[in-house]
Amino acid sequence: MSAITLNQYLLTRQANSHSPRRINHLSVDLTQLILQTAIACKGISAALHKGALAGILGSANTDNVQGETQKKLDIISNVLMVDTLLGGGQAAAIASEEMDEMIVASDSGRYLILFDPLDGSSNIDVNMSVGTIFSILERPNSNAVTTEDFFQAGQHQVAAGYALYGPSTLLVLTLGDGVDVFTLDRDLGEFILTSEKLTIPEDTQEFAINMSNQRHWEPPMQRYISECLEGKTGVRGKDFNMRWVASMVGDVHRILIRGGIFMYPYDLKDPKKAGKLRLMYEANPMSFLIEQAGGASTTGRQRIMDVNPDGLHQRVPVVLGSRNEVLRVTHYHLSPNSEF
Ligand code: P6P
Repeated sequence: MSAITLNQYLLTRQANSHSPRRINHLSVDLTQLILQTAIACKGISAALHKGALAGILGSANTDNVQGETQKKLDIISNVLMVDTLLGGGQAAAIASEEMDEMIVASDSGRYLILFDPLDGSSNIDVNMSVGTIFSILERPNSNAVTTEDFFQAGQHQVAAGYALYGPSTLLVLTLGDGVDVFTLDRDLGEFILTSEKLTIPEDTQEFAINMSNQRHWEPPMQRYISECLEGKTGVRGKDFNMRWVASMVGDVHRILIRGGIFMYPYDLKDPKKAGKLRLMYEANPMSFLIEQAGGASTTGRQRIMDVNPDGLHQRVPVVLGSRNEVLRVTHYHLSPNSEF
């Protein structure tokens, strides 16, 4: 397969999207916005690659809007994303996990972009995989941009993806017509198309959850995990394996490649938090990718991409992955006393 760069891929999609068979309109501005995002991710990858040699590991001794202690690389990654996107001109406004408020970027910009610049950053100091997650919405009107313009359900995303900084640096992208994977060729400095149209198996024997929170879960989640742990001795009739990367990008990527179910459920530890993960720049973009690959993604009670946002940093319970397992967990929440 000849090497197709991200740029060539997007330009080809852009040309085709004007054809009668157009799948999803890919504007010049959206193409450029995605390329700008990819440039920022290359910069983050380079910074991570240096690691301790650049003196950028460890805590920044500051807290973000979530009240979480920031790593130095959280701040560096956010600066790289913001500066690159401000320079591009395609974003009307920018929102980030690391910033309390959105930033107005360009009066002529057609898109709103939200991101978690470095997801899983607690893994950095132990050299484990981390990632950048991004979600792109259309600006709803030509009025001065407000925070409320971002409050669009996940089904309105026009593009979403993540960079995974692992043994390879990958860019995983959907434009609403499947999920494709690009691998960073450090020698060329280009993302090269390496996998197309990822498809998640409908069934799985692998679940991902932080088991230390078990005593805080609601009964339906207790039931589902207990059945997985009973394995072939219980009602499921098959054994399960468990994985937990503690970096959503790593867990989601594994599921996109080989199936599985990822859960960060509502827990009673802090009921007002409705779980840990954020709707706008974690759950929505990952749900878009998962659904585009044939999986499912719910809060346990409703489709995540149907949730109507009312805050940039609102949290939501997450159950995503292989369709039949997600449907089972959701059924347990909605019809607790019936069999699946
Ligand atoms: P815990 C990383 O901080 C994150 O937001 C996700 O990437 C990850 O799935 C989850 O939190 C890990 O949470 O409770 O295991 O540290």
